[in-house]
Amino acid sequence: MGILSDIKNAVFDGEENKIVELVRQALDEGQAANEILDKGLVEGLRATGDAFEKGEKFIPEMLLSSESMKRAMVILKPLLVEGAGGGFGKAVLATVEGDVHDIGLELVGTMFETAGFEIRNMGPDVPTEDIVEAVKEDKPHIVGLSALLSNTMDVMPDVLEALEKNGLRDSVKVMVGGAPVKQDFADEIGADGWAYDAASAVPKAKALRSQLPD
Ligand code: B1M
Repeated sequence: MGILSDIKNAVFDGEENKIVELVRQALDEGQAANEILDKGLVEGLRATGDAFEKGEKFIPEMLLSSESMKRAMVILKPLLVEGAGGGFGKAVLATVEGDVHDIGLELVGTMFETAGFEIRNMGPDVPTEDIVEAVKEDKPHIVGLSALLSNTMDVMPDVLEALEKNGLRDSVKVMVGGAPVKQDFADEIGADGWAYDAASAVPKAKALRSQLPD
């Protein structure tokens, strides 16, 4: 049982205070921030979701687990984005309307920042018209949409349609992601890109950004 599995268990058990100590300890032991994230925190949330699905955990416990993850990210984020500089392009990120899951989106935002994107993270449950307004204001290269629920992924085509109606569709590349969202869904709704996770979203976003003028 190493420190990473202690971290996984602390997320699973929603131990908000213990997690901070454990993450500091792992860093002191020389664990890399991205290993702590992938093999500790994300694994803990995955186990939490599995237990929820089996009826072994309930919403308040899922909330405690996600709060623990967020507490840990306060420590890890500065390390993950260390040395990042802007200048690669702009991205507007949002979890679609009706969906409150924002942890995956935060990670995508962190990775984008690390890769040199200037980001506007609009957070969870963002109405489609607010995304359109943000695109008008910020003129980003990339719009990144996240959905974690099978029913809210159906809001993604509405966002594409709204961008089209407002004459904005050709000026941005739209990327979609989130656990239930797959490449064939992205193709079906006419999104420009899809990524399985935050790390693989970065090369995809860079490739899409390079298809647009400065
Ligand atoms: Co919810 N929840 N939840 N939940 N929750 C899931 C998603 C679920 C799979 C759990 C389960 O049943 N196994 C299930 C969805 C089933 C489905 O529809 N397919 C579910 C459900 C059902 C619900 C509610 C409906 C429960 C209810 O009320 N009965 C409810 C929905 C509320 C709503 O949104 N309207 C609900 C609520 C909640 C909490 C509020 C308690 C909490 C969210 C807190 C928060 O985010 N602030 C919560 C949590 C924590 C989860 C689980 C346990 C963890 C989600 C998470 O943060 N994962 C989740 C189970 C699971 O994922 N195994 C579950 C870690 C995160 C790093 O991964 O978000 O997948 P993820 O992001 C990844 C990739 O997907 C990808 O990269 C990220 C990082 O690598 N990615 C992108 C994400 N966005 C991307 C965008 C991109 C590219 C890649 O390009 C732009």
